[in-house]
Amino acid sequence: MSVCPAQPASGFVNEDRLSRRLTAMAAIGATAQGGVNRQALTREDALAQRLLIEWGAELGLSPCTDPAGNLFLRLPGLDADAAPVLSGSHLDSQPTGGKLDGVYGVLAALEAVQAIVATGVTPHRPIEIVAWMNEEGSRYAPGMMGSAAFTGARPLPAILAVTDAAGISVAQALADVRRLLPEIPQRKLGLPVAAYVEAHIEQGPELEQHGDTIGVVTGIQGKRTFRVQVLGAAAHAGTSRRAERKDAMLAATGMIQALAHALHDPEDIVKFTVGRYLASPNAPSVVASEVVFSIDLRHPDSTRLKALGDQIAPICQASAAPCDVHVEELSRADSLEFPPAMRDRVRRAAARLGLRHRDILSTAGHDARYLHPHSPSAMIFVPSHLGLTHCETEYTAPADLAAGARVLADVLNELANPG
Ligand code: HGY
Ligand code: MN
Ligand code: MN
Repeated sequence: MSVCPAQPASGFVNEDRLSRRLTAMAAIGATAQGGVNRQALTREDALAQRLLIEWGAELGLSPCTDPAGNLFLRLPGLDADAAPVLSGSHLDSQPTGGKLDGVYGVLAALEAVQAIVATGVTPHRPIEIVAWMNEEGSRYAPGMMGSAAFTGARPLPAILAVTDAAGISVAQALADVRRLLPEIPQRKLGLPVAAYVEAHIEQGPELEQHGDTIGVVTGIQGKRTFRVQVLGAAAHAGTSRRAERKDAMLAATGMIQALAHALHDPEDIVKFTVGRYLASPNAPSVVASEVVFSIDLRHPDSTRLKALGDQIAPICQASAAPCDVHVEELSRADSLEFPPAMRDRVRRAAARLGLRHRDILSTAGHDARYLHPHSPSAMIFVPSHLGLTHCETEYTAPADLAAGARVLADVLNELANPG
């Protein structure tokens, strides 16, 4: 039997407290231009986790971690054995990230749980706040490592073996992070989850343009990522003859131009990005011997995404001569749709609170992607000013951030008190 609180949990969400916590988190890894550099498994990531554990302790939440470095804070339920309701996002950022991407979802979950506690009614199911390890994938690619390991979508040993540009493995960086955290229990990977709800900034302009406060996320568009390695030969920039050169720089730029041309979409639905480009030896007077670049390809139609992605290796091969090229696909995810019943919960909660809302497809990726096949999942968006994100100017009005937390509080409380 569940007990209904007299006042909805949303009534206890505190906008100032949420803003203060976001400001405190933004100080960890703060950049000179007002953004955040808190890449996965760095000292800053560990300090952010430590602060979250401290805030959880003030509320009586017990922390634990798992072999993938995910962090959980648990609010006990009346039924200790019931599968928990899970809510959160990620604390890591892009190298020149904003103050909200990821961390908002974690702190909105904390705010929601604090509000649920304030109702004075213990939920039937436990509720857990989660900070997933390495969502962004900037230091270690591809991202969403924690949620992928948790749900069994990727094997943990393969994740632990990934190295960063300095050759430091995920396993080693995880051990370094653990040394900076207080002693907390470690439980095994994975867990039955009753439901997962992730709050996030929209990262696009739609909500703001329509004057809506809440996005009821319908699903997430598909994405394929690749690593392309172009191998040439180093030679003197002044003495080597063109006919003898194997210039990896020229071959790689030719490939990128050919790809951009083939994938060009006048409707701007296909998203093709080369965000990383590393040349060796990277010296002005040496013909490049090697270039490694990344490809991030997205499309909401999984069939189109497959067809477009399958063109990548042949196009790279066709532009490689006289160099060699190796194309490795790092990740592939089809588009997904969240269950209508979960979306209805978000829509109803927003409507009850009198908040303007609309259905919206997420064109950015989120950990909810991996939770979706594992447990009923949903996402709640709040507006992003001008749609700017993955940059230091990311901004959402505090009132909108609080509105998202209020919707989250009521949805989590409903899910934790079934029937
Ligand atoms: O790339 C993404 O969509 C996510 O923000 N990491
Ligand atoms: Mn994010
Ligand atoms: Mn992001």
